[in-house]
Amino acid sequence: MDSLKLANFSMCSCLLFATLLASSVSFAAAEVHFHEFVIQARPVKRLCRTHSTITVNGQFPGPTLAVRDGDSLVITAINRARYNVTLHWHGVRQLRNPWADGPEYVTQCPIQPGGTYTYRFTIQGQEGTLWWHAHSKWLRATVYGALIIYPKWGSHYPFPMPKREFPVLLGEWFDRNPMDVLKQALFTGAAPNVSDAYTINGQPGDLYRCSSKGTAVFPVMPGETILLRIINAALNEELFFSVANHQMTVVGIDAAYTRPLATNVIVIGPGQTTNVLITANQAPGRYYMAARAYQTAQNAAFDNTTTTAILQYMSTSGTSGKGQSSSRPILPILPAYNDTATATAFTSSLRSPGKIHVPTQIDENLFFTVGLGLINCSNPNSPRCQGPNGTRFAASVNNVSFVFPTTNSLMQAYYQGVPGVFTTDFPPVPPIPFNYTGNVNRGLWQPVKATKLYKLKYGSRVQLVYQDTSIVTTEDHPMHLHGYSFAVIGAGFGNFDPINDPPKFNLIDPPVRNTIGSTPGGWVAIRFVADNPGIWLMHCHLDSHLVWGLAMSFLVENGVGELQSVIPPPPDLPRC
Ligand SMILES: [Cu+2]
Repeated sequence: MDSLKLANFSMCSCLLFATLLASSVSFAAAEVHFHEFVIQARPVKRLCRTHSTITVNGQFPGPTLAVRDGDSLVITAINRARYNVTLHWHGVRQLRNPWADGPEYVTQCPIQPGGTYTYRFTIQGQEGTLWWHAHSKWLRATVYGALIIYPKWGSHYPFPMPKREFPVLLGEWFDRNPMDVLKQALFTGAAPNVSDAYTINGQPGDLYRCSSKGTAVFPVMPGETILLRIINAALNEELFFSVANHQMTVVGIDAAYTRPLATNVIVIGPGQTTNVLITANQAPGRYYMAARAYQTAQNAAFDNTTTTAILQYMSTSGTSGKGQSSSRPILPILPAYNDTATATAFTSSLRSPGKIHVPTQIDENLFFTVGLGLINCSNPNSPRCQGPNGTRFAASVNNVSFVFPTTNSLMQAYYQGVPGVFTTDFPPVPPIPFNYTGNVNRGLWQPVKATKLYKLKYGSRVQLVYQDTSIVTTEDHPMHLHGYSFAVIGAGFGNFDPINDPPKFNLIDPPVRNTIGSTPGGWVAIRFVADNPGIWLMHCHLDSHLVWGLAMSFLVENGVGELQSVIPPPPDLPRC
């Protein structure tokens, strides 16, 4: 492993930023961070009820990992739960190292109960906020945490150093075992039950039953500027987020810096992160920060509740100001649940801080429809066909509903040359063109189930347009690509126009991210260079859609020589 070549080994558990700042020891070289993640059920009480919740080290949310760019992580996952599990380091590029990426049956077989697997990887050229989460079934509902990447020693943020900073993990809580919610949905073919609460750092907040006591509080001194590292870890919902009376300045997304963007509200899809600065320039007191759904699917049930935390001004003595704790904080104004205008205005305003490298010549011009579908049943009255009109819900990319292997992982099958696990004939364009966002003929609603990959030559320059469809419903699908960051060069409503839309692409300073929402009833275009060999999952980060098949995988071939080839698998890679 690369990490073993590094000079400095240090045991470090959850480095706090303050510790980093206060540290007088300044290593020029990268560090290796060792952690043990014990995946185990622990009683967690929320909304008046205690559930046996799958956690890491008994913590919910799980531990925060804090490293610097260039550092390595060695994380031993010990599975003491009753489910298969894997861990994914969301947004980490994992150069030449798909073995550490984590999606089950894609880059590894799951860690079975009683098993262990050590994830070893290096952060290379990334700064900002990422996160980690389980990547097996719906375990990520409770198995997730922040992954903070500070600049290398001697390097700085491209904005004034904030006085404090906090991870703000937005989550979704089910007053049931999330794995049972999934199990039921997969049996009936209907949409899964919606969550019962959203959470901020694991806490629903004051607006829910039995929740005031645990409400997350973020202390701030008057006049200070603080950094919030907002992560949407919710299972199935895009969210609006706002802070009462305080403007936010976005300075980063998905571990990439942005041109500073002042805003009163952000929209954040599952899988995305947003770093914002806030200055405590209001009357000392307590202010709610709040998040609730941005819901784009029509006629679909959703959790319409609001989670809150408190931004609390402290007096100079470090205690909360007099008489403040008794007064009820004011709530920020959040957009309407279906306010696509606000969501689109925000997302389309994001820019990289300056000119970035975007490929201008394209080797692979891909056009992927993304959306839902329905599988017809021979017996529509079957208990297994409780979707619309006696069908089962499905989802697809270019009409292929992705089927995960069950007896091997894609990466292991590829590496060992095991035939019959996947094919490489994923279609680069829809098999049948149609009016994607119009009234779609019912004959086109049923996708084909298959395990199809799309092969990319090492170094090929890829343009990929995600086109939402109106099959069942138009919707914003947060599309996540493993192993890569990409430039978001354009977006629009309706059907993508290959003649008139590309001239409007931003090839100068587009934002760079790892997850982007397909515009609801529209399209979004990205570009990247396929410089990371391996098999990389690409999927909708709404987990209900993922299990219905809204996914595909890229097989990026090795280039020339060792430095352009996948490294050998670690000896403890789990077997199926
Ligand atoms: Cu989706």
